[in-house]
Amino acid sequence: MNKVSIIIPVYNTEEFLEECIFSVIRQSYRNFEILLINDGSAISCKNKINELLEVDDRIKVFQLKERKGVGAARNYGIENATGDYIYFMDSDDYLGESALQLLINQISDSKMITGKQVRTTISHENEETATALDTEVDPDVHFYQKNIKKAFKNRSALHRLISRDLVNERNIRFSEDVECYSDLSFILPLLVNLDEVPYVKNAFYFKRKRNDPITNPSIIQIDAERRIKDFITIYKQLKERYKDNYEAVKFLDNHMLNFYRKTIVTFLKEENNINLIYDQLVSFATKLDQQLLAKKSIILRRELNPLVKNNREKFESVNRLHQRLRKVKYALTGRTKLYTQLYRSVFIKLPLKEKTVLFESFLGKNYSDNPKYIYEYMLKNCPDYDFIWIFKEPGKTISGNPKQIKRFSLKYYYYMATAKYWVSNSRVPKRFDKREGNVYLQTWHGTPLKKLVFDMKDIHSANPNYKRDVFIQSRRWDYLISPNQYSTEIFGSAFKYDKTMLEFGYPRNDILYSGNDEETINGLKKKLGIPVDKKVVLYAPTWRDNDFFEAGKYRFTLQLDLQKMKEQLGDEYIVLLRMHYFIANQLDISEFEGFAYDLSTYDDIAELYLVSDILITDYSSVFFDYANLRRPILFYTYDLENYRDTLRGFYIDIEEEVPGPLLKTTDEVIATIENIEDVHNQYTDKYNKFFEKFCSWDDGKASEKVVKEVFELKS
Ligand code: C2G
Repeated sequence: MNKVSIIIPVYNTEEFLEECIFSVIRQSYRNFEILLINDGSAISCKNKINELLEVDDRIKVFQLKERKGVGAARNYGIENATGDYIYFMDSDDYLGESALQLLINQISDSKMITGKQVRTTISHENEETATALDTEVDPDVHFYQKNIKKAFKNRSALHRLISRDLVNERNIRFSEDVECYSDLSFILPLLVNLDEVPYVKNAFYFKRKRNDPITNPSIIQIDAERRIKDFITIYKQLKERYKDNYEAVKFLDNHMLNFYRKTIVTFLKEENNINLIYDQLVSFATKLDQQLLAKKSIILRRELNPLVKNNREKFESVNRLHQRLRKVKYALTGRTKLYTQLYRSVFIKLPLKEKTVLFESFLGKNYSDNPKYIYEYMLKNCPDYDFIWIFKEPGKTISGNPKQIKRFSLKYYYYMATAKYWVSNSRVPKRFDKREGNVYLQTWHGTPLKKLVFDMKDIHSANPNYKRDVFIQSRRWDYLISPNQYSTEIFGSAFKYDKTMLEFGYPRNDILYSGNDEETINGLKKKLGIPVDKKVVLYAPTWRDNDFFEAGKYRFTLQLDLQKMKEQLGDEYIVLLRMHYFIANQLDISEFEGFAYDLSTYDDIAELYLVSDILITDYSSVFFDYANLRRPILFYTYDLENYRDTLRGFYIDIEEEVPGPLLKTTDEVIATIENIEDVHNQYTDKYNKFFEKFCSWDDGKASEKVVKEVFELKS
C-alpha cells in the first residue's frame, strides 16, 4: 500500500498544533507517517510537540537547533521521509477526514495530485463546512487539470500528494534564502516536469487565516519590505533557472507584475520606502521579458521602463504622479473614499480647533453612556469649549443645544479632522488616521464579562479581521476610562493598551447616585410614558456573535414567553424590553400593549435602570452598572453553554460570582420574580462581594474626575 509522509514544520503554533495533528490521526486513510519538524520553537511549543508525540506512534519529531525557516524545515522533512508520497501541511491548518483517502484513490499513475484548500478563520469543531463535508464524501467527484497553465495558478506546496521518487530524482527542494514564498521555488520545478495535475475537488484542506496578525503572525502577515525582497529573490532565482522555458517565463513574469501592482505599489505610497527597495526593483525589472511588458498597461510600462533603465529620478517622478492619480481614482470610486481622501489630504491639514470636542456614543446611535455624562459635566463647567455630537440621525433635543452632525457626512469628516478632542465609547473607523495634536478619550462601554479582542481565540463575529482592526484603532487612544481594578487589568491585555488609564469609575453611573430618588424616578416614568404605580422589570440581553444579517447588524429572537409573564405577573408588573444596539430586527410586541414596552431605541439605558425594580439580563455588561443600585438582578441564560464555551468565553465564573440566580426557562423567571424578596436576600453576601469588586470606584463623581484629568479647565 502507498505510504504518505506528511511533513509539518512547526514554529510557535502550540495553540493550533493539536487540532492539526488530530485531524491527520483521524484520517480514514491510515498508512502514513507524520514528520514534525520543530523549527526552533519556544519551549511552550516544544512541550506541546512532546505531548503529542505520545499520542500516536506514526508521529516522528525532528528538532532543528535554531530557526531555519519553513523552506529549510520542509527540506529536512524530505530528507527524512520514507513514504511513497510526500505531503506538506502547515501546523495551524487541519484536514477534512477523508482528504488523504480521496487523493490516494485518484492519483493512480500521476506524480502529483491536488485537493481543495478552504480558507477558514475558526477551529475544526466550529467549522460547519468541515463537519458537514466529512459526512458526505462523494469519492467520484474529481476532474483532471489537463491544462498545465491552469495548474500554474496554484503556487502553494500544501495539500498535494507528490511522488517522493520524482522529488529526489530531480533534486527538487525549497529555497532556504527566503522567509516567504519559498513554495514557488519548489512548485515551479515540479510543474515544469509534469503534463497534468489531477485535482480532487472534495478532498478538503482547511487553511487557517490567523485572526491575530499582531501577537501571532503567520508568514504571510510579516512586514511588507521583507515580503517584497523575498519575492524578488525567488523570482530572480527561478527566472535564471528557467529562462529557456517559455511557459515558466510567462508565469513568472505575470506573477511578478501582479505582485508589483498589488504589493509594491501599495508599499511605495510612502515615498521614503523607495530607498528601502529601489535596488531590488531595478534587479527584477531588468529581468522582465520586454515583449511581455510591452503588452501591459501604459501605467505599468511608464513605471517599469525607468527601472529597466535604472533611471531613479524618472522612476521617482513617475511614481509620485501615479500615486497621485491612484488617489484621485480611488476617491472617485465612491463617496466614502472621496471623503476619506479629503480627510487625509485636505481637512487634516487645516488648523486644529483647540477647544472643540466631538462626542459619539454607540456609533452615533444615541445620546447616552459615558460621553453623555462627560458632555453634561463639561456643558456646566467648561464654558469656553465648543461641543459637537455625532449622530446617525441628528435632530435630537439635547441640553445645551450642541451642534449635531450626521455620521459619515462631509461635515463629519471635516470635524473629525479639525476637532482637537474625540470622546467616544466605541471604535472610530480605521480610516481616521490620528493627526498630531489630537486627543482621543476612549471611554469604552462596559466592564467585560465576555472575552475581548486579544483574549479571544476564534472570532465568530461578522468581521474576521476584528483583532487587527481593534489593534490599529486602539493605538490612537490617549486615555481609557476603567470602571474598576478588574477592568484595568483586562483592558491592558485585551486591547494591549499601555497609555493613561483613568481609574475613576464610570461617568455613566453618576446618575445612579444623583438621580436615585422618587421624584426623579417618577419624572422619568412620565417621560417614558409608563405607569407610575406598577413595578418595572427591565429585560436587557446582549447580542450573539454568530447570529447576524451582516457586519454590525445582528439578530435577536426573544426567548421569554411574554404571554405567560403577562398572565402571571401582569397585575403587579410591566416589562421593559431593551435590545442591544447591534440588534437590527424589531420585536413585534403589539399584542402586549400596556404590559411590555419596547425601549430598544431609547437613548440612555441608565434612565431605564433608575425606573426599574428588577433587571433581567444574560451576558451583557449591564449588570455591573445596575449593581450600583443594589437592586435584584436575574440572569436569563438559556444558552449559557454555547455562549460561554464556544462563542466567547468569560473572564469570571458566572455560576459563582454573579449577584443573582441563573435561570433557563420563563417559568423559572416568573417563579423567581414572584419570590423576589427571598431570592434577593439569599444573594446578600454575593451581592456585597460583587459590589466591592466591581462598583466600589463609582461614587457619582466620575465625570468630574475624568474631565479634570483630560481637559484644560479655567480655574
Ligand atoms: N446596552 C444596552 N442595552 C442592552 C445591552 C447593552 O443599552 N440590551 C449597553 C449598555 O450600556 C452596556 C453596553 O451597551 O453596558 C455594552 O453592551 P454589552 O451587552 O455588554 O455588549 P458589548 O457591546 O459587546 O460590550 O467591555 C464590555 C464589552 O465590550 C461588551
